[in-house]
Amino acid sequence: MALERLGSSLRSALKKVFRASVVDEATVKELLRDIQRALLRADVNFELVLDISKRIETRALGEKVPPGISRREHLVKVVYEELTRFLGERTAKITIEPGETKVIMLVGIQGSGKTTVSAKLARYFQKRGFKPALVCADTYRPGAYAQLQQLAGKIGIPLYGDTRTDDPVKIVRKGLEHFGNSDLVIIDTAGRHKEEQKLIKEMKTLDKKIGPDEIVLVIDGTIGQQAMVQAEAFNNATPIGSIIVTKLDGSARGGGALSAVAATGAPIKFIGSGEKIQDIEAFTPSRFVGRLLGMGDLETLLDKVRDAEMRVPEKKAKAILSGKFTLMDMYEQFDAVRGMGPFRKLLKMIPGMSYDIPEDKLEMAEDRLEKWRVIIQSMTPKEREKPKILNSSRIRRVANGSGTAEKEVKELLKQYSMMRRMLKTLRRKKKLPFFKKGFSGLR
Ligand SMILES: Nc1nc2c(ncn2[C@@H]2O[C@H](COP(=O)(O)OP(=O)(O)OP(=O)(O)O)[C@@H](O)[C@H]2O)c(=O)[nH]1
Ligand SMILES: [Mg+2]
Repeated sequence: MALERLGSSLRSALKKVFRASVVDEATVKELLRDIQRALLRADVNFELVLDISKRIETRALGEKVPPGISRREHLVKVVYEELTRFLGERTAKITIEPGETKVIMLVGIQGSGKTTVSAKLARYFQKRGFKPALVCADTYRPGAYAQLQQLAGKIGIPLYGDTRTDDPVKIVRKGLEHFGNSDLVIIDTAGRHKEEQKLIKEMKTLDKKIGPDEIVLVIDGTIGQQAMVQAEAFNNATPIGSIIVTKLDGSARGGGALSAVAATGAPIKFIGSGEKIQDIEAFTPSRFVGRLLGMGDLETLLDKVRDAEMRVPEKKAKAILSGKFTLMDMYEQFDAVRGMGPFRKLLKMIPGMSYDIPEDKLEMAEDRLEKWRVIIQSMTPKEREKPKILNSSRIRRVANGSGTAEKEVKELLKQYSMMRRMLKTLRRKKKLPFFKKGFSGLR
């Protein structure tokens, strides 16, 4: 996804650590130089870069390495933790209380992505069982209502607006009356301004007159570290604010934007990474960094699966996490994932497949999953529930039935037990779930 370049330079910096015959001070220093270069290229603020590399250095060289962990692993762990800390330790969420109507107002300078985010957020919460509604309070830009109407229509979200009046407050009041039964009302406002001061002033006025529960500042991630000015002004102006950074796809400066916003202490709740309505994700620093560093992230995957028309119901996802994970579950996950568009984006999140997959290999992986699907379909329900019973004669039968080689059936079973084992680890170690998994093989 976003920040491809930052991710790949961080990964190649870490790869050097894995390849080094010993991990000593020189290794650490070289890693630090690489990380600095990568961050600066992603437009991360110079002071912040110095700060983070100092922290990594102090910990990597000063901390006692706990027993059972190699120096190599410790170093990677420190990098992972410090990058995560750097993006904000807490995970901020938009919460909706049952029985209440939560009112969220989106603000942001011209073209930052407010209207797109309104629709994305509505869909996000709709998928999670809520009843969101949209209000178009942009009376400034011609066509603003039509734009939101089109987006809302696509996902079946009710929208209120009135193109005959130019008073946003009036529209919002009417809209809130209208949507008294919704649990979430998202207000899209006008991006009348190109700079912070005026935006903040208008935001305060709207806030006073409308009284939303939460104000969300939408920041265009392509502006890089300049995002700090906006985030800071906003953070000082409102105690009920949170931030969504958009356009992180294809922006080389996204790292700068994210870190700059995080540095102000303003909570980043979501990030936008594409023009499509599903290109939004809840922002979790640890998860984000994990992916940046190429550690598979099953949590994100499960989240996406939940998203995929709920073919894996919440209960099931919980069951999976608690250890009941059958071949059928694996199949359903893959199947759900397949329906979700850019498959390779998601493939990168599957643990064990995540580390450094070249493009052509990705294609192979897609083919392979297709094969697995056929193989699983050739099994009896019992075999899918309890793959353990697949002895060699059963394996032969399945291979014949699916037109594959026995080797391929075995490979699938291997992948299955790997995922199963990993899920167990995930359960045991609530923290750093994939750290061991992703790297122990390279020790
Ligand atoms: N690539 C990419 N484009 C985005 C993203 N979010 C929004 N856009 C695009 O950015 C442009 C502006 O988005 P809008 O949602 O209309 O922005 P806005 O803040 O409502 O604009 P105004 O109402 O005019 O202030 C549109 O062309 C969107 O498709 C994103 O995450 N990635
Ligand atoms: Mg707009």
